[in-house]
Amino acid sequence: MKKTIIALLCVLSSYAVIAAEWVNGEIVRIDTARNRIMMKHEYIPSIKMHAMTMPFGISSGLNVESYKPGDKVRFQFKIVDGALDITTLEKLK
Ligand SMILES: [Cu+2]
Repeated sequence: MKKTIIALLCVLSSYAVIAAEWVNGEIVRIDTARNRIMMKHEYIPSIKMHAMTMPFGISSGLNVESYKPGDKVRFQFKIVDGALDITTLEKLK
């Protein structure tokens, strides 16, 4: 029983790091024509990326219409061909 619980915890914690990591950022520019968001993001632990301003791709299905430069947000991302695509985006209150 104990082993089962430990195994389950390992699965959950690795899931949290790989799939459900939220990163805080601030939108600098939205380029819908090129499907990109310029984002000033905080440190990203899972890929050890320090805080910086850089472009992110916008995953298909993600609607960014209600966002504008200056918005403080948190987001999740996936790595596609070495580039980071934002998959989930939320405004911070
Ligand atoms: Cu970066």
